[in-house]
Amino acid sequence: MTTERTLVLVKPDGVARGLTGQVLARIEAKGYRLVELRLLHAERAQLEQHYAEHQGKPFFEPLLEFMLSGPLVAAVVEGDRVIEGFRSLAGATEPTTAAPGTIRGDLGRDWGLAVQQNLVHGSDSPESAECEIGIWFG
Ligand code: DAT
Ligand code: MG
Repeated sequence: MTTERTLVLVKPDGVARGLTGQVLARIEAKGYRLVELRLLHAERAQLEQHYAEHQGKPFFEPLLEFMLSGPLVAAVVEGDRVIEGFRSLAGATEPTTAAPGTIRGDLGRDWGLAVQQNLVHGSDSPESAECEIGIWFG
């Protein structure tokens, strides 16, 4: 069974820069299917859960402030091996070195801030996808 669901966020930088459509277009062009879609302001408690693995790291508080700075788009995306496939579309965490052709590599850059603003989030495993879909669509 390879059909999976993943949780994608277009982060506040992506929404503010008007890149939501481009991100969703890349997901659809790849052949994945949108099964849920919401524009919302995150709550602090949701983000503390979503980013629990990063609690205590120097970029944790800047990350939460960034994610609270404006509306974001949450989506559930479906397809065979979509968890790995969306991470591949997104590119590496650091937008400066993310490969050209990826969302972060083509559309992102470093802004010299305490947290990387890299446009998108994608779940990194079936366990985190299930947990994150619950956080944003539960
Ligand atoms: P990813 O979003 O690629 O899964 P992650 O889960 O390691 O990356 O980190 C979550 C977010 O936190 C990431 O998208 C950007 C930010 N971040 C990660 N490591 C960072 C660092 N060393 N300095 C600044 N921001 C960082
Ligand atoms: Mg991550």
